[in-house]
Amino acid sequence: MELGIIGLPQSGKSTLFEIMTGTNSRDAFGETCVRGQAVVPDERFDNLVSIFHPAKVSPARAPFVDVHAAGEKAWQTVRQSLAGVDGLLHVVDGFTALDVQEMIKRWRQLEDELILSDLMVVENRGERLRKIPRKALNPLELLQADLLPRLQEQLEGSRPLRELDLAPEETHALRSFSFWTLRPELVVLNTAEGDTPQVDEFRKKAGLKDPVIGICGKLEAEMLELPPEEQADFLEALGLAEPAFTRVIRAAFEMLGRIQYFTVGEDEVKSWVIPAESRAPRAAAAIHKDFERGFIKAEVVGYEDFVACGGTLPAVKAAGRLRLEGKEYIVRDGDIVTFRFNV
Ligand SMILES: Nc1nc2c(ncn2[C@@H]2O[C@H](COP(=O)(O)OP(=O)(O)OP(=O)(O)O)[C@@H](O)[C@H]2O)c(=O)[nH]1
Ligand SMILES: [Mg+2]
Repeated sequence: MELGIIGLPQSGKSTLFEIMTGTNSRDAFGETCVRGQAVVPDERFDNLVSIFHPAKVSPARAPFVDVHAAGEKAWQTVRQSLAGVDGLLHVVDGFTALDVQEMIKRWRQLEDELILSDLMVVENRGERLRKIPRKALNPLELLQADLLPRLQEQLEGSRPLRELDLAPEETHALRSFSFWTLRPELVVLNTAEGDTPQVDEFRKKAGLKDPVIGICGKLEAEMLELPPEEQADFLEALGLAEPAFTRVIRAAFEMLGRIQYFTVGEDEVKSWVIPAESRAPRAAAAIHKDFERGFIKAEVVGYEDFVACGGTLPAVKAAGRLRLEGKEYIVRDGDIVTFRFNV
């Protein structure tokens, strides 16, 4: 699981990467890709930490990639570096733009590049498949051959593939193509100091179905330089309940379709990130492969129930709210889990 940061040159990509991950990127001379982990803010997790006071705290993290690419081969470098990412963060320079129309133009410029790139893949693949008699195609190729005209029409209409309502097996059949516009995308509108981000107007005029978050990257970078107690005043002066970058991290994490469950104790409170709809044994594999193989049962309580019962596992048990779940159980976001296994 990885999120790639894209955007036109000098749009504020590295600044955003740095404030989210705390990893220096702009001084990484000679590196094409810089990777960093951002803590995913979660109130439930913070609350569990204040209940257990654990020796070790392991919140969910979202991995981001920042690419350094310039010159003629920049686009090629970006494509190679981000070929494997699961989601995109598209940073748009709104701080030198005069109006929303110009921001949209900039966003569109890169978006068109991605669409064109996908269209070339569709055309190449289509051409090759048409040369093979239909009878000789395997089931995967048949599905692809039937899908490609639809993809082509979408891309030629300058629309991203993610807006097509593809069935899971269709998306699966397209996996090997690594289409850019099939991946989820979060648009980050980077605005000038003192400007209220015109997020709604941008979304409406751009005809976007994807989420858009406004941020002033430079200002939030400055805020992080302050001592912690002054950061709160800084935010208050801006009329913000939380910095925009934490919203970016959360939204980016959410768009990947992952959920988290928690393991708790005095030694460690830990968040485990798993794909949504995972069954208990698969969820257990996040901790250890042996947990999946030797899975017996999972002791589960939902976060809300846990808090309602007074915030201790014995209290949850006494209230009869600790559930014993088997192999078919689908783990829910916020579950507090203890696995029973046999190896
Ligand atoms: N006014 C203003 N300037 C910003 C903002 N974010 C970034 N900048 C400035 O824009 C310049 C580029 O920022 P970077 O974060 O390096 O942008 P980038 O997209 O990584 O740039 P490249 O990697 O060279 O394409 C720097 O001089 C930043 O100080 C912002 O929100 N407001
Ligand atoms: Mg950069």
